[in-house]
Amino acid sequence: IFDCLRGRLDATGGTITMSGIQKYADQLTTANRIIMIACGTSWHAGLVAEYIFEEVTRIPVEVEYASEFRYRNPIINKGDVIIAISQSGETADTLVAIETAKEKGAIILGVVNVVGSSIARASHGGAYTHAGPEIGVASTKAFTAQLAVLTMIALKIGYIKGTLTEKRYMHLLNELNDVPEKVATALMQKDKIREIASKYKNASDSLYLGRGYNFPVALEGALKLKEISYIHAEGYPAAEMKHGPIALVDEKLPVFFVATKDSFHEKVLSNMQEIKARKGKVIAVVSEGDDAASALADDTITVPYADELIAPMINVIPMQLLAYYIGVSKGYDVDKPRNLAKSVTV
Ligand code: F1P
Repeated sequence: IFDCLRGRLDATGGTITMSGIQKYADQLTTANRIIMIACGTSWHAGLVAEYIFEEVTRIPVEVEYASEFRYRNPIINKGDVIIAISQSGETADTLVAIETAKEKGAIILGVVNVVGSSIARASHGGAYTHAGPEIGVASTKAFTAQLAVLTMIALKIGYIKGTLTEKRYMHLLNELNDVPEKVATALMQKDKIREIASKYKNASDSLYLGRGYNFPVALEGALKLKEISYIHAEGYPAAEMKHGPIALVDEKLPVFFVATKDSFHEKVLSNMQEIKARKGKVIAVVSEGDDAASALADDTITVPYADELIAPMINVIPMQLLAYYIGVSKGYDVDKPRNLAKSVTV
């Protein structure tokens, strides 16, 4: 993934050119609306992208489950751009959804991993993520690669439109360049994560919470746990907790927080306190050196600090490792989870 990311940045002297997207730069820059369409993990990448696109391009973004979009009668207007996100490029719901949108006159751009796949072929243009084959059924590195590509698209549009200053654009490009090292550092936490996994592997339920850019990371953490360790997990925006899920909290409930330093941080800390006050177990992914967050948690996993737009690419790593070690410690074949298919083609 990162060789590819590096390649793209280096080859252009630090600026972003994306061949299959470049052709549609005008339509993207002047789009009235962008609609992300995807399923599962790819849908979560779309949700992070919504936050990033709206922040840097000021274009309204909607994120649709392809499995819903294809069966309803969605409003598509001239000037709408659809971004279809898929690892396999073969997910039937996503394929049918984009065919429907194409008939209504939308421009379809694909962010797809598998070269020459059906979704890639059905799109007008797009960018391959080139993450290499996903060995397991559950999507993992595809998520990081999708975010890298979607972030690059958003930065480029923001820069062209002038909604992103040159200074911030350059800063975010440098942050993208730093992602490989930061992911490597996050991976070095694996022994700690394995210990945490063994502590909570017998939980029957769990909650994953995050705010802002990290809310979709909480959703993705919960999805990974469900997919490969068969533990019931709910992902929620931390601010929504008080509107329902807080009723679940007791001394047996592990609550996983994505709590790295960002503009939502103080609020996330108070959400952690709310869980502690109800005797829930708090396990938090925190930025290196954040003693305040660490002090509130029963268990912490540290990751290097990154700009909040970039942090989800790094923060998802401990979420994936946690699900992996819980699944492995329970003796499950994490590469072939029961009832799941690599590409859902019906
Ligand atoms: C979407 C997806 C995956 C999930 C599983 C079933 O696939 O929901 O995220 O892990 O493999 O399919 P894709 O459209 O991204 O290939």
